[in-house]
Amino acid sequence: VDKSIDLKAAIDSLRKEKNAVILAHYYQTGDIQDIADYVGDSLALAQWAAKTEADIIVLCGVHFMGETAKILCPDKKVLVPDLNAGCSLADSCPADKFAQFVKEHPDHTVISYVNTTAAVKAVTDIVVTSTNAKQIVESFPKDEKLIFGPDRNLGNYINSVTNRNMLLWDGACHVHEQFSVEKIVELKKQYPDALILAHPECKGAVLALADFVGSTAAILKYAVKSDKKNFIVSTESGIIHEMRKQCPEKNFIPAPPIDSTCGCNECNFMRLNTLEKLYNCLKYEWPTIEVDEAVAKEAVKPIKRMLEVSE
Ligand code: CIZ
Repeated sequence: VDKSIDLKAAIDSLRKEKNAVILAHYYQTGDIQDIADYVGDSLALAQWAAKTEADIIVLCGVHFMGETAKILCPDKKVLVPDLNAGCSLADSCPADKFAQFVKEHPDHTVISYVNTTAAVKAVTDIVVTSTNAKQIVESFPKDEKLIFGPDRNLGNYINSVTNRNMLLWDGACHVHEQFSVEKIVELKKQYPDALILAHPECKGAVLALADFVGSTAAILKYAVKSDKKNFIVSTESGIIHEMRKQCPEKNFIPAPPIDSTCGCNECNFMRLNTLEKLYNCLKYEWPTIEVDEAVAKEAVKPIKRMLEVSE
């Protein structure tokens, strides 16, 4: 990119010229969140994608989020700034192995977290996000046999709050697994009045320390409403950008990872997207997200089922 280009202005004029909408996840960098038309969690991104009248959707997030948008809008062009923006959690659940697992439990209803590939969604009965997982699991009768994949921490958490015994896939997110119980306890000594806000993808020991457990959207809402000043935030640190915007008077402290040299409370996949790549993808309308038609035909059903019950 020509260094003299004002990227923000150029992105803005390309978006208008091409009737494109820019959707960004809370885990994107602040500059991308600031330029997006909408910022949200993956439930909100899917809801916006489903109803947009734009011709092009630029999904600033990771690959599975782009896939969800493409599956919902097969006739639109869906772009992601960097096609290498994958997801460790989606990778922890290869579609062929998951399909085999499902086949081995034919009497089970299959619930998949949104952080999965289209091929995993294609063998799923209903998709959930961390915002609606509890509500959707509770909508099934207590004695219904359920499979939940791929996040074991979220699955364990939902089992505990709904008093279920869902069969869990053994996957995890590399960012949420890394938060250090010991370092959070140390931080709490420094800020004794701080509330600990944790995402349910964190390990059980971190969730046990938390004052509130919820999705990014729920954590944000909780912090906005709270009359407290200090918060230790145990999820990908991108969410803190929106928290500080909405509550400039409050103090949000990112929870520390086990290895403080690795910067691993930032998702390295999410951070592959940059303003420069966003500009390029709008300009060249590339890279596009494509989903195999037969896979999309199956995967759309559990996604739409989720959207119907989440309205
Ligand atoms: O659902 C999402 O968008 C993810 C991956 C986390 C969250 O809680 O927002």
